Amino acid sequence: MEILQKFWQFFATEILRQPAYVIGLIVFFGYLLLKKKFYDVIGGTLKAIIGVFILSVGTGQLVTNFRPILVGLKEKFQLSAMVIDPYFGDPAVQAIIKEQTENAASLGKEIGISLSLVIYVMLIALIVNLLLVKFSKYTKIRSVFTTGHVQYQQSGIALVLIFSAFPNLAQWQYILIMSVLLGLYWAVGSNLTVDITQDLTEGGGFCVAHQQMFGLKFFSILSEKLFGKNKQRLEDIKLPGFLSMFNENMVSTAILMLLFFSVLMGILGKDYFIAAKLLKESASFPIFIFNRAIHFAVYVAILQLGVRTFVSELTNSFQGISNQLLPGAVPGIDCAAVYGFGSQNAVTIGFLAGALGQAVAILTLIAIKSPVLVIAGFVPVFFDNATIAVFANNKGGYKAALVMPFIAGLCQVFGSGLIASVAINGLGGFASHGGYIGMWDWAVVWPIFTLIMQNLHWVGLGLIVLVLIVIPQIQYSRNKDYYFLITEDYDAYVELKAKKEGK
Ligand code: ASC
Repeated sequence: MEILQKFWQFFATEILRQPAYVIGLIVFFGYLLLKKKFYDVIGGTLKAIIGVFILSVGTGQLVTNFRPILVGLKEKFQLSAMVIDPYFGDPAVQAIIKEQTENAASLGKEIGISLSLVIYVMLIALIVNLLLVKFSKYTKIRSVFTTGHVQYQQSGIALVLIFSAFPNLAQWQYILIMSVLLGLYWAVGSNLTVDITQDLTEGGGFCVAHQQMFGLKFFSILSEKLFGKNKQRLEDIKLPGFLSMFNENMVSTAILMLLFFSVLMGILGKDYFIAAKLLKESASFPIFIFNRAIHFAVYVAILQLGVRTFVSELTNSFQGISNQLLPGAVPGIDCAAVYGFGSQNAVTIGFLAGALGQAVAILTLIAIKSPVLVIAGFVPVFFDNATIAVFANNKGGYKAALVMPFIAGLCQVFGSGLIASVAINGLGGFASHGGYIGMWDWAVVWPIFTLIMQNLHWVGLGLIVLVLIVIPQIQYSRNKDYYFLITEDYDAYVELKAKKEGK
């Protein structure tokens, strides 16, 4: 038993939390099941692992280079504010659990939660997800969530949110509730993105498994409803004259980021960057700003190269798994995978429109003297809103690509501010611990879940589980003919759809 536990601990921390290895394993088994030659199996597996690592170089560099600029505002103006970003949510989770544990101990009691629960939950929830796909005939779930690092972040946040509604349970009860709730959320959420991603990527054979899955579906529907008719997508617009340089994605990203970051970095001032040891005193500040801004485009290009490197290996090899083990299933992967599809400019536009939405929301909080102040974190403002814009542009054109991330930015700030201000078991919530995850689903969907559980307890939990189970059934009942065909045979789906629409 102990050996098994040790093995699992190793597997969970070294493999499951590393998307590159999870995807590598999938490709490896997928190609084995397809009975590929051993050198193709090894080659494909390595290529996929390298591709995901290239992607994470791009995302990692974006996060490390641009997060300090946003967070700098908090330090510069000595705001006691909460940063909305997964990398600030994580330490807050740890601080909350520590505070709760110490408080219980001082009363001679124990609490049922600890951070170590998270790795068990990841395993059991993965099994729940796989079972839901295995029985897709009944559950209508077509996707497996593979993005381990966000599953880890989400497990921690969910643990605290569930604890806030049920503070007195035993450890096994938390494991059970979390496994069911997260397993369902991962399966149902990623499944919601299947059709829109297949549409965007023209049968790419994957879907999004990240932190804004309900958001992507919601904004896709809204984009289509509001702007779908006669839409003009960003890639359809050919700008005339000197503006034509904005047609080139790298150039437009560099110019827009230069404008955006010059203002922010100008406000922070050279001294801030010197104090933060990001700049030498003798160095030129304007060149430093120019360098940073230009590198935004560099990292986005790296990220896209990573996507191109692994996506085709993953989707080809997944045929082996879906043919033999999980019929009709697709892998759910990091949201940045869609930045290689659709309009490249949507990524930049989404970021800027989302940043504007967040700024408006933050200024509103200041104006109404909200007890909780929020600072924009880089991960939600970029990855959530860029992804939302890519999908919005596909369904509703450039207008949707501007409006939807703006609305999403408002939601991220207001939703996070609201849930973070809620006290946890009589002690401070996320706001008083300085960070919350801030991603769209966790600023909108999970706060709703939490408030329902806090008020209706077990009945509330039952209701949420029921709603999650019903969502894929509703999706299925709305288009029975296409529902499984869209993942099993995309070309046949396109043909059937055209025929039905009389084209
Ligand atoms: C997250 C997170 C990241 C990024 C990355 C985007 O939520 O924790 O590191 O988004 O997954 O590609």
